[in-house]
Amino acid sequence: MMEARPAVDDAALGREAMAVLEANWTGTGTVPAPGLYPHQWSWDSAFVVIGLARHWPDRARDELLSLLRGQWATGMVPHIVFHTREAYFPGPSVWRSQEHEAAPHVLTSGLTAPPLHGLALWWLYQHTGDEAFVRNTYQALVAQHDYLASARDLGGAGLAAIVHPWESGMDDSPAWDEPLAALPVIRYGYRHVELDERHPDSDHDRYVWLAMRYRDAGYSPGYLRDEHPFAVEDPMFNGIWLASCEAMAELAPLARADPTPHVEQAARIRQAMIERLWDGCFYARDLRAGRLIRVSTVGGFGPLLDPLLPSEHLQAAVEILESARFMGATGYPVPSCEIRAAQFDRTRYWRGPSWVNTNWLLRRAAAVHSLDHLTQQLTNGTLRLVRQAGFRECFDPFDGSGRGCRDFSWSAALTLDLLA
Ligand code: 2M8
Repeated sequence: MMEARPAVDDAALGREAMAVLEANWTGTGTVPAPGLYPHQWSWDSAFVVIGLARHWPDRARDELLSLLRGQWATGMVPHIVFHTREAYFPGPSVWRSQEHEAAPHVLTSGLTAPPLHGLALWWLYQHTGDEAFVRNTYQALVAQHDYLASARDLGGAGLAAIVHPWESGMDDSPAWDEPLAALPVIRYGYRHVELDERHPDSDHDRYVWLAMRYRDAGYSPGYLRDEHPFAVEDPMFNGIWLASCEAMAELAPLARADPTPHVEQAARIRQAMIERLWDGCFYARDLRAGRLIRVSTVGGFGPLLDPLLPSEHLQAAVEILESARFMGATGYPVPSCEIRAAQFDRTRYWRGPSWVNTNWLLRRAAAVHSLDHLTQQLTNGTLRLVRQAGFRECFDPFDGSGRGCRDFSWSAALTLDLLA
């Protein structure tokens, strides 16, 4: 049921968003939400940087620097940086980052997350003109991209593979059902909060098993290449990486660096996404099974972030996005899975609900391609969600009711950007 909330005007909504971000600041970083996510998450932080770029640039800079304190000497930016003592599962005792020679002093997870940070830095620069900050952080992001190109190109074609569903940021997306089903059944009985909205126990146990296998192999790239049973080329992860490569190319002169490698990397990713992930729309590719995972999710629109995406792919993908398979059927943008898929579930996390962050990314994509009507629809639809239901983690795409936790940082941060 839609929750009743007094009508809020733009100014009040902006103040509420700032208050959420202030409350979620721990002194060292912004947590995604109090209670459920008490540490710093990688792409959540990048969205916070984007949202605060205009409104609170000092805090945005601190947020990015704080996250980068967790970067490994390999260049890997971990998906969680543990700054506080608060318990979370899987926490530091599962990841054991401190036992790895490449890990920093601050405790982190051993997985990575969508590399949105190049785009976030570019965004910050657009709104602050702070060249010194670009110079300070540029090399760290070059190292992040080099890590992806060297340790994660498991398919050998120029794309980065995710080696765990958590790396996608879209944890229980139906896109991971097939590769997960190929793993052995694991029964640890680990419990996680609100599992009914997330994964069934058996899947969560597989997630933990997969993470521990990687850990026990010393987080080794050779193990990932030769043995790790989960390796997927995801269009959202790679679309974000491509957008960050383009951002880095534009920032390079400010850091007195050569933009060419970034431009070339972007071109490689673009070509590989078209050759390997496209079949009427973009799908994820299961490298272990050697085939596309034919379920259409919001992740399939990630490549639209590329301004140079050929128009035939752009037009076909936008048609699907606007059709009754996605936005055309729901009252609110954008369901995380196409609604006609058997796996679609409007109540379950990344299997149906709408998310402010993916809406923002698609709005960015629409703006990059000057699709003004779509840009406006995504802006208005997303603002309607948060106005009516508050800064929830995700939303029912049909009636707009809020799901997951409240006071969610990226919902608040990106609202600030949408209001600007
Ligand atoms: C969710 O992921 C975590 C695991 O990392 C979880 O399910 O507990 C995802 O929505 C992910 O995208 C997000 O970064 C994280 C924190 O908001 O929560």
